[in-house]
Amino acid sequence: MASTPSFKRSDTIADSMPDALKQSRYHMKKCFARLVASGKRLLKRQHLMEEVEKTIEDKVERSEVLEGLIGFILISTEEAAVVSPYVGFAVRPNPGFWEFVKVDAESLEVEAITVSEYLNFKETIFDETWARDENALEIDFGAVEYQIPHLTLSSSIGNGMKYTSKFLCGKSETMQSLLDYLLGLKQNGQELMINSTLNTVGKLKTALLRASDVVSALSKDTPFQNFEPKLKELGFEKGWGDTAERAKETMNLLAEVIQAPESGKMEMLFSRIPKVFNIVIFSPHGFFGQSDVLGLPDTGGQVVYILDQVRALEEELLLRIKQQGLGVKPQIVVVTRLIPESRGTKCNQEVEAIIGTKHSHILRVPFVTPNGYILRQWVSRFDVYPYLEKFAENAAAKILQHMECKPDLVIGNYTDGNLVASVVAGKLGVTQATIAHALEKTKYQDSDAKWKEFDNKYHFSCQFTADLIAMNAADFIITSTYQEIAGSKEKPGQYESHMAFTMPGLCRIASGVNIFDPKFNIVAPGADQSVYFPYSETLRRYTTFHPAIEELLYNNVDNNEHYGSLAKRKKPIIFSMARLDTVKNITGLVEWYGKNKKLRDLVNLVVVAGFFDPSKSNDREETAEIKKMHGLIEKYQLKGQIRWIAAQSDRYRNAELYRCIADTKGAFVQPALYEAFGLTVIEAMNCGLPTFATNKGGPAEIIVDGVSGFHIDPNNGEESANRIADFFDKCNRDPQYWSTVSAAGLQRINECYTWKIYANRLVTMGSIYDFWRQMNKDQKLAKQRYIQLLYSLQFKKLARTVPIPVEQQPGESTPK
Ligand code: UDP
Ligand code: LCN
Repeated sequence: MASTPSFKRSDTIADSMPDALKQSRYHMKKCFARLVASGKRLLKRQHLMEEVEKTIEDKVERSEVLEGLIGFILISTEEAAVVSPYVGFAVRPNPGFWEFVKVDAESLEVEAITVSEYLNFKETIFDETWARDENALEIDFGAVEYQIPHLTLSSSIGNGMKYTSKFLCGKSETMQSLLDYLLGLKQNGQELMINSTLNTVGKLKTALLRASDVVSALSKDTPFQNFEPKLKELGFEKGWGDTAERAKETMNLLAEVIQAPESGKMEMLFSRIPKVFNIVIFSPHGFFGQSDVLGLPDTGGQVVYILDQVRALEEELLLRIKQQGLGVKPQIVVVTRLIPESRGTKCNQEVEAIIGTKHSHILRVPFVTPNGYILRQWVSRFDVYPYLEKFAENAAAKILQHMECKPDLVIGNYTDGNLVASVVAGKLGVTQATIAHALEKTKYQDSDAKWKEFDNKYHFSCQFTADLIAMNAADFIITSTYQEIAGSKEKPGQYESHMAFTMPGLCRIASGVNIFDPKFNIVAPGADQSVYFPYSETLRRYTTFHPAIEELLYNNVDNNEHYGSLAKRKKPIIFSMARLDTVKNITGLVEWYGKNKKLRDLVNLVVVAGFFDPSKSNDREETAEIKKMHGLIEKYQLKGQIRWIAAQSDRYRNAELYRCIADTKGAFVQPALYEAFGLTVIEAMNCGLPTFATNKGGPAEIIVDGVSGFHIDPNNGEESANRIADFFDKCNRDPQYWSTVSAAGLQRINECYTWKIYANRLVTMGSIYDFWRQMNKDQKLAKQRYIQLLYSLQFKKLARTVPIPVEQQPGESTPK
């Protein structure tokens, strides 16, 4: 949008809008009259602009109007609600900043309204009686948030740890709290770092000076045991370092922080404090396993992410424990549901060691129905709510039994895992982190206002309530991208869409989550680089898979694993791999390809997704997508140009498959209607495969468009298919071009997306936010009380509305 010279940052929309309307009064009168007469009640920006276009037909006049202040306001409007004679506007001038106004369509008078008033205004469109009820349930987490400092700039969002350290440095009580915190550090009942003789900041300071003298006199690599007795006399315990050098550095860090707190040093100090040894990670919905599960419904990136995360975290913990000079064994436990009908996977086993780790396990706890039966079959992630309370209770007991101690950090994944993590962390009094992977709310337009339409199928009333509970209970929130929190200039973020919303007839959320809270942190995952490495590293390649991959791609017989064939094998391949969900839009890609002659002439299409027989799926969306795939292959006569491969679960073979596609000088295409992050995108890029990925969601941040890959618009298939075709055209004209894009993709990955950076930051957050939580314990308690109300009065009631599958055959199930 053009710049708006007359709009100052300090102006509110309500202040500037009357003048803005006056400047184009003639057109605006017409436009507002049209809005009211159109009968449309809820308009998104795009619809609003269409109405403006219809009102001001003359292009020149229209662009004059739109270049003015009113243009800025309209283009910043996310949503307009029409309740004659008024039009309410929800305006978002910048990520995270919202203003609400109500305009009288006749007089063009403008009134500033609060968010709650706006939501209430909008509710009248959907449920007038409820909207008029002054005592309708309104949730306002902002009202119980009075002490915590917040960020103020959109650009700072997602840098929570940095600002938390800064806030810590600015607080007068920090040093006393830090002393108390250090005094409370224990491992197996043994004090760490300092003992109770150093019970004032003054004593600690003096002792640090003396201890520093002791360690300075030693050679750098003197082991801790050699000077342990001397330090003990001064009030110090284990945990400072494994050598004299390391112990001295840590002591100096603490001394400097006490003398003049500075955020960088504070962060570094917390990266050294021995606090996190035992971690619990929740991912309840199945299938969670290490083999044969990927590609099953609801089972994709979250599983890959967690297993890679565990390996990286364990490595980080082992390194830190060694450097701290401690002989502690760390434990990481991934808690998921046990599924008796496990379809040949190990999801019916209670405990499974995690491959590639020394001390980490999967612990499976069954879902129990309200009637006390173990739920035997898989259920969709949308239907898990009735089982979560009991699951949390049983899981907490199992964890304590398995770990023989409380965890130091509990991490939730996705709505169900985050809810359970909130319950368990609250109960055990430990630090809690949440990871969304995807928040469903933004995937479906108006899923909040129209929740009643969706509820039978998706139970969003449960899901959004659970998400709110977890977001507020969490001590820190990890996201993979900025857009996940705050979107972009044009589009609100996933968390941002939970700042304020309404579910008419159920509750109004006047303040759901504050994205300026310093709890938000962007910590991007990576792909396992020992598996996903470039196609050009020929000596490392898994050549043993080549015959199987050859068969998978080119064998001419349809079987259980592949369908369709590639007649001209000289052509490069465009490749995609995803769960066969509607949102993944694999069928969209097949249709774009089917319709685009140029693309069909240039390349073959290979997709790995789901399987071929719809009667074998018990997932609603998957069944529909399977049928659609068959229909499209038929309609566009794609046999000979398409190979549809069933879901693949061997990541080694998949990695080699990406590389074999790179050998054809092909490309990876990720066409999702929306993608929260997109692990396949970074896997493909790690293998050196040029990548085209959706501009809706995380991939837009991963790929720098036109440099390290390309963005495609999933809602504009023709344009996207042409973009892909143009790339291959260009590659035919300039053989270097393919390699340039491939190399730029790899460079991007190595600079920004690795598990090592991830694990280092996450463990440090575990300590900093633990300290922050303890410093703000009154605030935390007030919030927890409010959360408990929401849980008991709302969530539990909603969870009971979700149907339970028909009870098992008598004798097959175990009453509990
Ligand atoms: N995947 C797989 N086989 C399949 C489909 C997907 O191994 O048939 C893997 C894929 O390699 C990636 C993950 O599942 O590691 C999917 O993650 P992504 O973030 O792309 O999507 P999600 O499924 O989590 O929405
Ligand atoms: C879930 C998704 O939908 C993906 O976008 C992510 O990459 C994956 O989880 C891992 O976070």
